[in-house]
Amino acid sequence: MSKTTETKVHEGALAAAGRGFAIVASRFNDFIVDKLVEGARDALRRTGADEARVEIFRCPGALELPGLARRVLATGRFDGLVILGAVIRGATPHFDLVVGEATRGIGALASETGCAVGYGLLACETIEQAIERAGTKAGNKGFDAAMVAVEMADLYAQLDAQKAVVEPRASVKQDLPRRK
Ligand code: INI
Repeated sequence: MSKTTETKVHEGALAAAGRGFAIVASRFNDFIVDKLVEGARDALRRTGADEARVEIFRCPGALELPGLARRVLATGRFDGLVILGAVIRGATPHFDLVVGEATRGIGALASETGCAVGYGLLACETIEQAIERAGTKAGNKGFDAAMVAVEMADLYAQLDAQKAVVEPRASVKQDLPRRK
């Protein structure tokens, strides 16, 4: 009989307790973005985050989100960022530029820093679509983005813990007396 090997699967838990989260949200289209912020706060509460370790940072528009998020992260106080905004084509001739630049900046931040980032920038054709994604027909994308940040923060913490085990081993090896 052949022996089966078990494949390890690594996944983050929806466990926010003991961790700090920053909600970075733009004010443009605030009647939508405020609903996303509410959704994100609800998700953080439900996954056990301590209210005192959740902070909200606001900027004028989506284009300012990546810069602000970088500065917030640099404080070193947060394990995860939830980035929220709303760009609506109907009212935005430079829609593609705003969405593209903001998304590129947020993606670069996540990959370069290895921080847990939940992306919740709505890019909608119409106000109706935005309303649907901000707590009505299509759920709340702020809630979803916060869940992603919580899950990824836990997964990255697990990976950090593995790193901590590997590093001392390497240094112990270095400390061994050399053979003459
Ligand atoms: N910013 C948004 O977040 N959503 C929009 O729909 C939007 N529109 O319509 O232009 C928008 N523009 C502002 C932009 O993000 C900057 O704040 C602005 O250009 C100043 O840098």
